[in-house]
Amino acid sequence: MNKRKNKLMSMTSKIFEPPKNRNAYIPYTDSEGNILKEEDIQFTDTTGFRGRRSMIWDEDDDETYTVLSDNVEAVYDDAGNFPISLKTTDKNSRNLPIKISTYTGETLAIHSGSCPVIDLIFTGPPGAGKTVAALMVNSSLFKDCIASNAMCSFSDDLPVVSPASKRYKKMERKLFAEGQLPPPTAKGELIIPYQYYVTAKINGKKRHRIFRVHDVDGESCLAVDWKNKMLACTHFVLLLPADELLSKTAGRTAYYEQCLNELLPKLRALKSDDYKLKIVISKADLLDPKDFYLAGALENSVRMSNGKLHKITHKKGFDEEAYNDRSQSVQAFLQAEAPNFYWSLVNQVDKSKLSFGLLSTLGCSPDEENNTYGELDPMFVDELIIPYLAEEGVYPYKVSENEDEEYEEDEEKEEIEKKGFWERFQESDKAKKFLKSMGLDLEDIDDEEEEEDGKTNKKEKYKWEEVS
Ligand SMILES: Nc1nc2c(ncn2[C@@H]2O[C@H](COP(=O)(O)OP(=O)(O)OP(=O)(O)O)[C@@H](O)[C@H]2O)c(=O)[nH]1
Ligand SMILES: [Mg+2]
Repeated sequence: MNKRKNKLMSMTSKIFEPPKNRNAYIPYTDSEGNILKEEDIQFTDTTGFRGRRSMIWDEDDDETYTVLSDNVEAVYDDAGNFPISLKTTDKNSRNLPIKISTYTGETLAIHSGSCPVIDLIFTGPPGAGKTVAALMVNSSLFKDCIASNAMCSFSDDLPVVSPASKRYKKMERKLFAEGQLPPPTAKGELIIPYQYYVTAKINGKKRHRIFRVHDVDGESCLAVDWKNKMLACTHFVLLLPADELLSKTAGRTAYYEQCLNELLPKLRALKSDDYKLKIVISKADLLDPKDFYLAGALENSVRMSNGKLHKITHKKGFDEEAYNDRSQSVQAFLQAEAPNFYWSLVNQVDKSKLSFGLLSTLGCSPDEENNTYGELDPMFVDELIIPYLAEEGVYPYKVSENEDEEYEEDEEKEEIEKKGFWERFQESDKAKKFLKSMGLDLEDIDDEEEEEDGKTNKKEKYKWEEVS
């Protein structure tokens, strides 16, 4: 690819000037982790591309241009910042809407360079539920659920359908329409099946993000090389399958712990501030609903009804308080069930980067013999992305508790008298003993919580508005 780059650089001369009221180019990273400068994004037309099956551009293919080339003008849309296309200014004016990475030759997102990217990757041991979760995130069931009442939309942002996204579309149809579970992901695969352009109109402001979902095989998560491409991601979700958590084999390190041991040193050394790590107990349908730590937290945040997925907890925007409450419960559970895993995380990862949650994509146990599952009843799937979108300003936050009183509750929803986790926790003698045994005091923890709340309140938050 360097050859192509040299050829290109020699024909560039013009300095690219973004139009007024637009910010400059937002650095975009290709799938191999190369951070592209604006002149590393090449533009070409679709003639050579039509009928191609590969997403990789050959060096000898048609002529390419960059924003620095002569005889081109930029084409913008409302995301601004960087053109979505170029147009040649000669008499046969041609549109050049296909963007290509100089380094890998891969086709890039339509809005690459014009808005920031959220790179979400599911990691975790083989069979943890990564692919099933990725398929859920792409389903229209999921996108409708997230978008409802939130003025937020997802559209594909690849100019052509990639072979990976075709394959995932097929698996998705099989999973949701036919109840067929996907095969294990082949070793060494790192797939970006989806690239979305997320647009939100909140409080009159339009905001955009590119949202990429990555899936990787579990074997690769058990041995992460320092040059592994997955390290180019920004948002890591480590899945701890509940079955492994509940049935640890004496004498060997749990696979989820091995995944953490492999991943964490690389994140800390290579990415410093540039990552988020979320620990999610997957297959949460296998957890005991009466578990001391998890009882309240296992109250589902979504509900299936008439073939649709509805938000419950976050129906009026991201309910950060409820989310944090669940996170606290999961932490208490992990302290008890996987203390070494828990404390290595907490002792090494800054609080602002770390979060905890639950997930059950299917909400039921599969029929392993037939590779199918029963009735789909997802749990907490919305929390896989809503907190990230809210943090990025493309999802509204729920504002005040008082507004809730006027809101008509869903008739089907069971009225469960629930107390926050800390309320239940503080009332319990078992909790007091447990904390004492760890040298902690409830008052210390309360102080820390207030401090954290104070910090989050300072963030600019978009508020939920009634959608007419
Ligand atoms: N009980 C339960 N089982 C689940 C759930 N989601 C997935 N599974 C089971 O876990 C199996 C593995 O799921 P995958 O998504 O393929 O796992 P993976 O992490 O992608 O596995 P690799 O690709 O091999 O690394 C499925 O075939 C189901 O049997 C869930 O929500 N609940
Ligand atoms: Mg998989």
